[in-house]
Amino acid sequence: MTITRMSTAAPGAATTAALQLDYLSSDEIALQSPAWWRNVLGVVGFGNLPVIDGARAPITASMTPSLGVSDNLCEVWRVCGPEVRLANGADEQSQVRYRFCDELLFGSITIEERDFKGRSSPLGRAKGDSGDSGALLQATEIAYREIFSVLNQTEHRHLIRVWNYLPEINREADGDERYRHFNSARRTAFRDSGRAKLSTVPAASALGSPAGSPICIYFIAAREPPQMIENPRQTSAYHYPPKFGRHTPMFSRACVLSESAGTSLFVSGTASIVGHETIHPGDVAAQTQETLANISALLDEANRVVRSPRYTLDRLKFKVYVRQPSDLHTIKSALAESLRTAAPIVYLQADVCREDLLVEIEATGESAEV
Ligand code: 3EB
Repeated sequence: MTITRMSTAAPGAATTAALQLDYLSSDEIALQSPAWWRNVLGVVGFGNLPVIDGARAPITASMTPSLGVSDNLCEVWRVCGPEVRLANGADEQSQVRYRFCDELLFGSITIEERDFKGRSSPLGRAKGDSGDSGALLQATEIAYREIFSVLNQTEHRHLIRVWNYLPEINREADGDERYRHFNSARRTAFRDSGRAKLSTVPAASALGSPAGSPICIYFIAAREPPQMIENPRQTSAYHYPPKFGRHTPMFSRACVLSESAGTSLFVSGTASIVGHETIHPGDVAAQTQETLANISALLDEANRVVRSPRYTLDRLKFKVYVRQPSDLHTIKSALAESLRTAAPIVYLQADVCREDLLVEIEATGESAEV
């Protein structure tokens, strides 16, 4: 018996937007044609804001320096498809820069904490504690308020993926770690915009940039809700016990975006955490392996939720955040044991949001045709 295999593409799939992620140097970006730019949603530099003449999309930077050979590497988000038309955001009141098509929106906001007076209390300040939590709280709340305001206007209401970079994430301010203050402000902003429901939190990363950097938040949002994925090996971050902070972090372990014919899996920043505890403190090789075990568990869970084996380690692109540059070699060797040699991996120096975590890995992936 012969079975003729029909196309597995869904009807109308040709008109579906296909989200694409590339890591390109700013020199490679400069060589691209105007036709290529038409489909660019946004560009993110790492160590510095990239200088790109004639850019027609929002350009931002995480301010987390690249540890690779190319120090002008950028993350480029494009959306392709015959019917896809992109437009830039035009809200003069908003500090959010954004560009969108029918299904998807890319946006970024950069805020300087020093622009906020701060409301920090002079009480209970330890040595080395500069007590600037008020400015951080205000800046974070305003950033998220502006993001939600844009999403309500354009009706790309669902945050799929958020990248948060804040300077000195582990430093104490007013008696608590800055990351924890950030969590409080992010939670307030979600609640105030009516987004407190835990069934709809985005995949995310939250990393520390050097002192003096602006707060940088960039994101992808969609018109249709994503499927949230949690990791069976880990407590959901939004259910962490209070010892990790009064307000739990608002993010899911991964999101699947069924609207995209291209990139559709967004794995949050993932670290060596099992249950809710850090494991292998001080052992960066073991932390790297545990992190990969967590990502593998998430892939299995995503495949279970979408009811087909669509996602594999081989189809992922990675960003690896390294706390201490001297650990780079050990981390690379540990990854080489599990990942294919040609896997796209960007290494960045960043502080991870628990002092005992030495490495954090995020990933993005396309679905295999199954
Ligand atoms: C963790 O698993 C590590 O606060 O948005 C990873 C990804 C982490 C996102 C966030 C924090 C965040 O808890 C930290």
